[in-house]
Amino acid sequence: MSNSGEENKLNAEFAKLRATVDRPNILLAGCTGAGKTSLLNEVFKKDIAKTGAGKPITQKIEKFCDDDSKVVIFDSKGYEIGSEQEKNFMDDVVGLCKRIGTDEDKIHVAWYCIQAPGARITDFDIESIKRMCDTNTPVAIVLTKSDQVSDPDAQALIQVIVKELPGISCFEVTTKKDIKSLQSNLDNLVAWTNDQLPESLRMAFIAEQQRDLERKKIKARSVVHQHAVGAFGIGFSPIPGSDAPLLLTNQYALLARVLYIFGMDGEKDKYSALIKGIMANILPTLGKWTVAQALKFIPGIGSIIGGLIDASVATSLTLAFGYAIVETAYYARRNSLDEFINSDDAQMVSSVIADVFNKAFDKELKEHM
Ligand SMILES: Nc1nc2c(ncn2[C@@H]2O[C@H](COP(=O)(O)OP(=O)(O)OP(=O)(O)O)[C@@H](O)[C@H]2O)c(=O)[nH]1
Ligand SMILES: [Mg+2]
Repeated sequence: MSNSGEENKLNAEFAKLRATVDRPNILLAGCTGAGKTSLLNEVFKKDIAKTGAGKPITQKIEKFCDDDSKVVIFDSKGYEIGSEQEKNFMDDVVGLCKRIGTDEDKIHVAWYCIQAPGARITDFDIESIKRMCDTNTPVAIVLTKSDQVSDPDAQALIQVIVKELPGISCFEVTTKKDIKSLQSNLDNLVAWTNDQLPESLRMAFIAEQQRDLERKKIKARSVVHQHAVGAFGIGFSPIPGSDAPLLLTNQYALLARVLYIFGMDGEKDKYSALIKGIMANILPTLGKWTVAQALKFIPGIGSIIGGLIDASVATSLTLAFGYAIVETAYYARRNSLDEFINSDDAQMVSSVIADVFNKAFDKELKEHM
């Protein structure tokens, strides 16, 4: 599919975002086969750390910082328990945690993986974790493969951990989809991680995690609010294709931010590319419709001379437009519309998406005008 002018504008906004949004550095630690890579794929839902694609940072640590990725992963190469390599591992991992200040390799949060089967935490693990915590790096223990142990065994292990490392956060998880209680601990790990990050890194983290859709929605709505009050310093521009002087805060920048948070900015994922294209291309036609709708809600707007729109009207309009985009992206993520994709019926998806937007916009206008 060749890109339309609208898609090019949107892609330019994505490029700006990638260049300006700061990404969190997440360290994965744990022995060979502990389930580090599987954990990453479960939280971020894609092969974020494929073997061999990383850049070696130290002997034991590889950095994965694909341009497409919104988090930077430091994956410690597994060591064999009880081996000589353990010492190198500890020096490398603790050394990395010690980096401070504005160093781009500063670790913002660490997930220390221990396999639940075996039900033990070694002295080596305890010492490593203590030394990592001493550097003021937030560390969570992730008990992987918890589906493979009985609940009493898992509880016994957690008791030992809490005794050895008082106050540490500990998450029993699995990659097995059918074990809901353990899967929900992955959501708790996401919540914990978000809380540890400075505000400036949360947008990228929330955008990259694929577990908590509600969190994406809340973040996206707050971004819309920031746009509407001009916090991003982005000027007003006319709605494309509209024939009345209604102005919105730069709608492509707004659309880009919302789609970014919902992970629909990438090229590689076919579904995101489709939704992104549809939303970019319906903006001009939406413009006309928007004007028609808005006229119903704003008394006397027809007589406003171009450019002289009242600031509070522009704010309300941007809010309504932005929140409607959030609803639409949320809908598209929640219902993956697979049946349409498989039939390659982009026209059909397009009309479903337009319909969701129209209804949401109508509702939001009533609320904000
Ligand atoms: N049953 C079960 N198996 C798991 C789970 N998580 C990972 N595994 C399996 O454990 C094995 C090792 O997982 P990886 O994610 O490759 O482990 P790793 O820590 O990245 O290993 P290295 O890269 O060698 O350090 C794989 O065969 C996974 O399928 C889980 O939650 N439950
Ligand atoms: Mg691995």
